[in-house]
Amino acid sequence: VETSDEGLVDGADLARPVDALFVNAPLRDYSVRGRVNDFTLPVLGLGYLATYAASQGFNVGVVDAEARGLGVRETVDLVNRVAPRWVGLNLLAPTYALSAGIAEGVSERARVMVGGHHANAMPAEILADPRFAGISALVVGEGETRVAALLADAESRRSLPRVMWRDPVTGEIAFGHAANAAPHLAPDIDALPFLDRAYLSDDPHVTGTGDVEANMVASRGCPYDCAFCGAAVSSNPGTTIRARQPFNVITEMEALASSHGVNRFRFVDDLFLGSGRLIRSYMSAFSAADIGGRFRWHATGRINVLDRAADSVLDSLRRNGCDEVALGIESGSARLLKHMDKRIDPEMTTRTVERLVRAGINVKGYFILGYPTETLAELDETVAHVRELWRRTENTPGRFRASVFEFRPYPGTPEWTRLMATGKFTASQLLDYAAIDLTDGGLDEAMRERDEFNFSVNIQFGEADVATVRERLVDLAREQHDRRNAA
Ligand code: B12
Ligand code: SF4
Repeated sequence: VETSDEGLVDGADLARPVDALFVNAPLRDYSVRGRVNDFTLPVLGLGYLATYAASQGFNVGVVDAEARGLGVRETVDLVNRVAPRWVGLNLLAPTYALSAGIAEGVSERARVMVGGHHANAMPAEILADPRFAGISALVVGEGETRVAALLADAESRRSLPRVMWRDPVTGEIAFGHAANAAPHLAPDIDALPFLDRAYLSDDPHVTGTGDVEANMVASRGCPYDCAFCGAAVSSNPGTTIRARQPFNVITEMEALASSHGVNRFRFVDDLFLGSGRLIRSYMSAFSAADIGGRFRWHATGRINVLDRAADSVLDSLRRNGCDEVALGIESGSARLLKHMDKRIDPEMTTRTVERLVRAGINVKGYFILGYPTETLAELDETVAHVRELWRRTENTPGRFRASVFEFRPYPGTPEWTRLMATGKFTASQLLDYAAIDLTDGGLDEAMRERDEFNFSVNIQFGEADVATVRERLVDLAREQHDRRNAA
């Protein structure tokens, strides 16, 4: 261990033997092209695993190679210097190859476990990948209790549900078996320890406006089934959808305020404001605790849910401190929205965005360009939809901003199944995500803040070719950037 390693490993005591390092792969190999932005969200999932393992007595740490701008080689060298007993990797589809490179480089003395969305979606393929040949456990779903059990005894995998590995003798995939799986697959989220922020590289953090902001997760799972989404209910059959009790969430908010001076929270749940019932229950608890008098927060929401909510409900969000809602708007084409199973249409979106901004709540809208089956006319409808929303919210108390993405297929999602069923693509083509530089080597200020999202499988999925889709994306991103600067 080198002295400088202390600054790259979060939460572990490097003076003692380390039981596990949980590694978040970088989005690109930064030894090839350096990082040009400093925006990242904390790796909450790995933080939860580390927090729970520590509560069971283990000395664990997190290496967030994305946040630290580390390349694959640097990450491997760091991990091997620390020489933990176990290395845990969270697998996401676009960073899979980088995680595999890290797994390959890790010393054979360390056992390797993997988990995360990509592990859930393609377990058999991962266990067949020679780069993951020696792994001790692939954990499907929420990992807290099973990770701690593995750290205590690697052989416990035989009695853990939805844990998989390759039998070294037969080469067959082996599974753990448990009589009572529920406590492992859906741990009681009100009983889990609060996420120990020592495991996160930059959370809480000071925002551009001088607030101290912390990221939170108040629920797990999403009941909707949007065709492109890794969180879609049909992509996560083993997940039990549940929300933490409002009191439990409020206690964590207050604890962060007193320990770190946090005054602003970001709920990164798949869907925080997920139903009218949930919104009412959270807002009445927030009112009773005077959350709005003390804090500001922003969260994910859903257009159809907010469309059904009365104006008084939107007002209660604002009064209770909500200053921005992130909404999946996706497209300006009603046909395409139906094809995505979004349960919304462009008129509903316009109505909801206008009501929110009039109530003083900002809206961040996410859009997808280049969706499978999208026609050129539909692509233009989406561009026009964005411009229309900008226009309608120019002089309102709340603001609207657009965040636009190129479509990328994720395994396990309904759209992935549909694409594979066309017979036109192979899984490896659809997984061949390549980083694309829209920042002009970091020089283009307007494109810099979203550089981490600029990667593509370079396949034309709709009527517009990839270059046209990207042109529209850059136009909208520039315009959004200029609008924000003008504001
Ligand atoms: C916050 C968030 C981020 C943050 C932090 C990401 C991170 N690495 O944790 C940021 C903004 C950085 C991010 C980036 C990206 N994200 Co993201 N993100 C989320 C979001 C909204 C919440 C994640 C979260 O904290 N959940 C709460 C915790 C408790 O759950 P969790 O993270 O799943 O972790 C649990 C289990 O999965 C498991 N587990 C996780 N890791 C491991 C590792 C081991 C060893 C084990 C045993 C278990 C295990 O145990 C954890 C605790 O229960 C999810 C949506 C979702 N459904 O999770 C998308 C999501 C995970 N992201 C996704 C994607 C695609 C990305 C990006 C590739 C986006 C992009 N650039 O285009 C990058 C990848 C960055 C990277 N290298 O990690 C997809 C994944 C789809 C897929 N099949 O791969 C999701 C599902 C979004 C979606 N709806 O499609 N993301
Ligand atoms: S896009 Fe949002 S609402 Fe749809 S499945 Fe994903 S998390 Fe749920």
